[in-house]
Amino acid sequence: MFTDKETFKQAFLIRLETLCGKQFEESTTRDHYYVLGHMVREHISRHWIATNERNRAQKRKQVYYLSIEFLLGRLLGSNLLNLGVRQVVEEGLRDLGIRLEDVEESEADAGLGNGGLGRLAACFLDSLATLNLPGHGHGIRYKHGLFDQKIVDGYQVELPQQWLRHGNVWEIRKEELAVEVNFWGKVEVYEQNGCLVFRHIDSKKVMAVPYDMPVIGYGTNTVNTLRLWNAEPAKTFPLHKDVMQYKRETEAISEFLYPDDAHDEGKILRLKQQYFLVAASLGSIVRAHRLQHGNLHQLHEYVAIHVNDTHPVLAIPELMRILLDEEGMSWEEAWHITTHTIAYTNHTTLSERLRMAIHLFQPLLPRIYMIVEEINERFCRELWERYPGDWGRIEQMAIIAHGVVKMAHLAIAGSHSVNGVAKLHTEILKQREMRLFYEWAPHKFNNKTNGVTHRRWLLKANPELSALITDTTGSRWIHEPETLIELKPHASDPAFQQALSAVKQQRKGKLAARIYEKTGIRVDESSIFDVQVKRLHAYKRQLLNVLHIMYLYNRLKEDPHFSIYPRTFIFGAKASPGYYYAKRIIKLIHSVADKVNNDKQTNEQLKVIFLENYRVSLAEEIFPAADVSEQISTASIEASGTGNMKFMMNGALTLGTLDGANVEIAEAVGKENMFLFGLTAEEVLNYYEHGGYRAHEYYHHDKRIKQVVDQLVNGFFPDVADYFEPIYDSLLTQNDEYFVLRDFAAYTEAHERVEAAYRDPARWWYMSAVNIAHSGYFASDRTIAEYAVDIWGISPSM
Ligand code: GL9
Repeated sequence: MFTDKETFKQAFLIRLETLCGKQFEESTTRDHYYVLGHMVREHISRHWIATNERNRAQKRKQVYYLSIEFLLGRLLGSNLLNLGVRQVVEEGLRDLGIRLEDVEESEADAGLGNGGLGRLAACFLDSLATLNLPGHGHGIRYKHGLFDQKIVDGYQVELPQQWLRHGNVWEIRKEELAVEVNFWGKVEVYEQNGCLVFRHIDSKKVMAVPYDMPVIGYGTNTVNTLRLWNAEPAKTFPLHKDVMQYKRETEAISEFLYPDDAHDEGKILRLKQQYFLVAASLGSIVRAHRLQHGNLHQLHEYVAIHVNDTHPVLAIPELMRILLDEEGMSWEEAWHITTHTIAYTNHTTLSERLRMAIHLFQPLLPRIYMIVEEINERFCRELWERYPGDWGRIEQMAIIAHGVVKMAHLAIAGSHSVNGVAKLHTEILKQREMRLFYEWAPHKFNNKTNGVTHRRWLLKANPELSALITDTTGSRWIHEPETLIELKPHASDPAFQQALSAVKQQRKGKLAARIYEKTGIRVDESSIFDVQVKRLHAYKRQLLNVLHIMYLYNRLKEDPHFSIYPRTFIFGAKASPGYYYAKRIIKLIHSVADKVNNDKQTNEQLKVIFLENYRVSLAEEIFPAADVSEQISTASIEASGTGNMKFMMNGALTLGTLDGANVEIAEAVGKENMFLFGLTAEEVLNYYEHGGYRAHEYYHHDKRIKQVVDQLVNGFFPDVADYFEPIYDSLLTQNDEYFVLRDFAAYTEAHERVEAAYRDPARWWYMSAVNIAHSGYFASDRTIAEYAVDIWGISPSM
């Protein structure tokens, strides 16, 4: 039905009638979206079935990627692109007077994630399918994804996200594959034929019902599956007076995505979500394996289970429970299979999320808790043999200690592979955060530097640049992103530079129009578009960016000889609803924007834009239009970052610290093709360990710093009273934990280098081209190929 334009149109019109019961004239954009979605599904259904059949028949090893978040964004556009039918559809619709762009924009983002971690999972699915690897996602079908952000008077307001309001064309409910999940109750222990038997009784049962979504590879017939679990009341409804409460409690499990970024609260609902995901996923994985193999003795030879951060770490005790209680295996065999099946990725060194209070854990999951206790006991015994008498070490490494279960310790002890997400991050894990574990089992540790799918972030988001690349070096880069390096010889070609700058200009124009539509503010399209988009977090230092803007403003006001190349500073960021400090920074950005944008003396040179509700679909409009990519986290804290890679791919130049994957970007493109500044990770970690940093010295010795810091509290922003006082305090009273003042001067100087480079177009577009040329390494196809070989032991199946 997609073979040519006419066939497509015919098929489209027929389905419009049958699916929507309407004539073309009455149909709406949403109808068009719905029909197209159905056509895609119909088109791939044979391949989807075939992929599953092949996996069964070939008895090939499969990987299951367990993640509490999948930040998919919109799917229609990328599915059409991956199927290679986008152009036919676009032209066919155009004949009917429909703009494909409008249809795509009517799709709600599937926002089942907070930020980098969830988006990485989505990029990985795309690469798995494209590389014909048998790999599937398991997640939760949150009714409400990450909140929609509204800005009211400069303050963030959160609204529930409603992505399922109009249904979801991509999903198929598979009720017959539901899995029962048990919470609460108690464990009965008795002896049978000389063996101890454990029975979890009096539990509250929840049904996990899978909704399957196809994951379509680019230019291949492989269609993998993302299985999202929905929590529903069990069939055997306990008919007592609390039935309403039971229903509410049950459905609450898949109601909301937790909007936390990196700092967790020890909430019981969160633990329920985590176990729900794990029990449902393992239930279905094990059922499929039993059907094929009859038993679970060879599970680890046919199944790899990946635990994305610690959230799904209960996969370890859950798999042990299945092998011990359901299969009757010995502990030793069960442990061998479990540790050889499971692998774990660490995504952060911020340690809060790594622990769970026993008093919450034990009553909710009594059998699982018993197993964790046993794992801990055996683990400590092993350590005792390795390090006799070294109590301190054993206490530090224990899985259960001081009233909490340490999820990361469980993950390391119960898996065969532990990886960080960038070289620097992995080194910090090995040498510091997890040093004792690294000493104990160095072979488990490895690095897998993150990557992003260049199909969504370049081919789909930036067709203009994609066309230029293809015109210049051919289309091989689409299948083999590392061949983007072939652009490098063209980097100094004036004609290529000209074309590159024209493409950027075009996308800046597009974004400027969007900015005007959303904010009513006109920005100068020839100004430098300087962009920081990511979650709002103290360590990401949006504050450093804002203070520097305040400095530029002050200087422009006070120094008649000072002028700058016109700049448009663009921000996008959501703050976790309970993260009050981050919300104050959002207000600060708006207060600065108000001042700067409304001051006739400065607003031709300086503009500050905050784009509300930053999300995947908005990101796709922003990256192609960026000149400067702000990656300014305090060195050592950002595990990797992935926005940095998306900017680079789109020819933006990085203004950043040597943190996370920035280090590897610098290795690839050369330091001279970035704007690096600030403390190194070494230096930061030294300060953290040995002290010696005094923020007030920087405040007193640098007039620029004193002025902008004082302006937070001296009435410079008249409408906010003392709202910014906590920001002021964080810098001075609390000694500036993230070294904002320490790095201020270096940051300012780096901005001057940016400006000088931009004033020299030959240099700028050379640098831009070099960045694009080296971005192939940061494609998730490379990352996934590494996981496949080094960790999962899976190979392509076609
Ligand atoms: C994160 C890290 O902070 C990022 O540096 C990293 O790029 C991604 C993916 O590995 O993982 N860890 C983490 O908890 N988040 C990350 O972005 N947070 C969110 O996803 C909100």
